[in-house]
Amino acid sequence: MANPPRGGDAKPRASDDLEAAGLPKGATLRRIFFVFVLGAMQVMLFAGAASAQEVGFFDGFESFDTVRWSKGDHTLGRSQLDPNNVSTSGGNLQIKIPARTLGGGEILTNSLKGYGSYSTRMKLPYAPSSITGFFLYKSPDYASEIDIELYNDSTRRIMFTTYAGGAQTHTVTMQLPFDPTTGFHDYRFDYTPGAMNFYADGQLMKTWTDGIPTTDMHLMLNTWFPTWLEGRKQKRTVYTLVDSISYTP
Ligand SMILES: [Ca+2]
Repeated sequence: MANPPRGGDAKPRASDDLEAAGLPKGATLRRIFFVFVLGAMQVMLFAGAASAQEVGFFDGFESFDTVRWSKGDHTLGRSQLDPNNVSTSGGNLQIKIPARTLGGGEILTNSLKGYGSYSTRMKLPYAPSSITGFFLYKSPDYASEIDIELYNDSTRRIMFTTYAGGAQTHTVTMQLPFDPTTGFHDYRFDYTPGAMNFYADGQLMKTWTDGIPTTDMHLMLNTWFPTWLEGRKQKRTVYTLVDSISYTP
């Protein structure tokens, strides 16, 4: 669906400072120092292992965190995803569809994310023939992808889709119990080795237990005009408003 740049690795994590006080002298000192070094090595080994673990986050978009996120800059469907259409204001990430254009925008995590729960709280623009996606993706297309996609209109349509091993393994279009363009709502998917679960406002909407990708991917959110919808320009500039995105490993 998209072609994000390759991301960076997880940040190394510093181990706690170690401090020794009131050491005795002579052989006892040497023995204690040896034990201290062993302990320090164990702490360092533990810290080394911990840095390879997944690290969760909550981003309320008080500002745009360039360590965590990049802005997409490429063509997708009918849209030019322009970094200039992505900003933060009033505690929201804003993705702009400029008036009389089929423009859009995209963010993606710099690092790859694995199993866990992914959630966003957002309000969609009213811009029929465009969609907003909240998804995991890693190139090449069809290899690994988990999508929530919403129509940016009042038809309440939401799509859940998975790709794995070079094929689309599931896709379904369902109906939300609310209009996503008139207020903020929560959208979430839980990615585990044995199951995919998709939620809207905490209500489970879909479960799949096969056809699930197995790789770490970029977490992404975008607003754009796909070729399979008619590409209708809006008279007014509209925005996708993203209050928050979180990841819990
Ligand atoms: Ca916020």
